[in-house]
Amino acid sequence: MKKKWMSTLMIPVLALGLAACSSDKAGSNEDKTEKGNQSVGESVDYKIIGIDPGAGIMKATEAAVKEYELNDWDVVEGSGAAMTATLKKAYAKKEPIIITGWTPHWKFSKFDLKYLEDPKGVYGGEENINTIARLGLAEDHPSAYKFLNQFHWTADEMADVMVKITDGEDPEKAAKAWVEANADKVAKWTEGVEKANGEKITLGYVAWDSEIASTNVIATVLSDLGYKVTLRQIEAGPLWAGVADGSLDASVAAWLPVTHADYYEKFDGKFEDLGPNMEGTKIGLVVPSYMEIDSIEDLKK
Ligand code: PBE
Repeated sequence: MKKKWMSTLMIPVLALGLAACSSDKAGSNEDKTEKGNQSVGESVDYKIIGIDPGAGIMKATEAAVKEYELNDWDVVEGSGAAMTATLKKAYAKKEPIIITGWTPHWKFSKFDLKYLEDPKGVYGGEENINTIARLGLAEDHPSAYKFLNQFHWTADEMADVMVKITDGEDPEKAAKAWVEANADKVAKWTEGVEKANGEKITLGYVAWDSEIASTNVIATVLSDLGYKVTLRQIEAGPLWAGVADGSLDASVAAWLPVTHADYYEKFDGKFEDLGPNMEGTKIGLVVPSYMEIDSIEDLKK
């Protein structure tokens, strides 16, 4: 993946500025015709709007660029928040945009979007989000371990929390409200779990909207159980390394078997995999439904 910092940002801004000046003179009809003849690549400046470089979806997108021979294309690094901000702007103007996208994510409830078909299967199929823990957590903090092992929810339940956070609610508050409103569910997660006595638990997460929601929910339950919980927001690589070296107790942010396959392999044997906390997740390239393309293959046209 090419890293282009200021240059990637400045060139399109300048180009747009020039285009705006010339179209003023040339008249808007001509401008529209030109747009109509553009290829998909030209219309988005051969850019796929990515997220943080450590995300599995970035590596998958690099692989997709190779597999589909998208030779002129760049995957732009940024963050989950920058990606959704760019999407929001483009969507408001009905402009073409291609993003790295995943489910569950609130963007599908706020915008009309579609996944591009992936006939080569680069992004894998449906997968799961797993909970991972450091070795020894079961012995050191059996209650936390038992709860984390029993933690399991659905994409719809996560969406309740995620959408509230997107609408401006503080993540901790949104999580607390969800835990209060879903006492039956939480009772299942904590069945047979003994109360703690102020012991410390450190959870790692990456600033992906899905993980901000899930991590705040489990943090709420752990503090209700009597733990002193610290949340550490880091990149995906350091997160896996942290669980493997024991500096983090656990994380509910392991997308498997495909998205985080390389991290799983790298640290295999140095962490405990507690299995899925959610099934049926997905990653891929996502575009607004108003775009005419349907497949990653169409990006070559
Ligand atoms: N995501 C969200 C992550 C996993 C969770 C799809 C952006 C990733 O690609 O690593």
